[in-house]
Amino acid sequence: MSDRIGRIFLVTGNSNKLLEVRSILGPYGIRVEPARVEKVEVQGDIELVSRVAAVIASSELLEPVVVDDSGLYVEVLNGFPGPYSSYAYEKLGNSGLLKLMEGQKDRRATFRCAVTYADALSREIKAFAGEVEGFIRLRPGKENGFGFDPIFSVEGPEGKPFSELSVEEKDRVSHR
Ligand code: ITT
Repeated sequence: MSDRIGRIFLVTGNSNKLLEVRSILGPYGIRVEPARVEKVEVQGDIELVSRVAAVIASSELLEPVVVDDSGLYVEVLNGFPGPYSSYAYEKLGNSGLLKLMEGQKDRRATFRCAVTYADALSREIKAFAGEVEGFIRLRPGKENGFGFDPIFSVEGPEGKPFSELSVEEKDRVSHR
């Protein structure tokens, strides 16, 4: 069996994302390795970011790659931070986002994920989308998982946050 079969490279700087993707694809017999190339991020919606990054990375590596670009869309903030989620997380953190939501009764939010599979050699590009509806919690939960996990729950503003689920439990419901 060629090495190219059953193995893909994930383009990400986020090691927690790698763990989640491995746990999702492992049962299908797909081995996921970290791609040693930069994720080139253009400005645009998550679908475009994902597609461009995957095509560039696969042409550099000459291997099949997967890129997952995700974002948190808060209803009452008109979808902010959405495609700017990384920047917002870096600058505001979870405490800053909770501050923006102070006094807001409508706490609905959606995590969205745009995944692109690209293989420069076979010229294949496939796009996948996932999302999960939930709520911005009133208070942060345990610092675990990554990113917005401590302040997002599918159960309600006081429900169990993603950060308090095991990787398998989160995988069953998450946008990824
Ligand atoms: P790469 O772009 O290098 O893959 P990233 O962490 O920046 O890693 P994204 O751009 O996809 O990943 O994510 C945008 C932001 O949303 C970022 O701050 C993430 O931490 C956060 N995020 C994405 N998926 C998440 C999840 O499942 N749980 C919590 N936060 C998440």
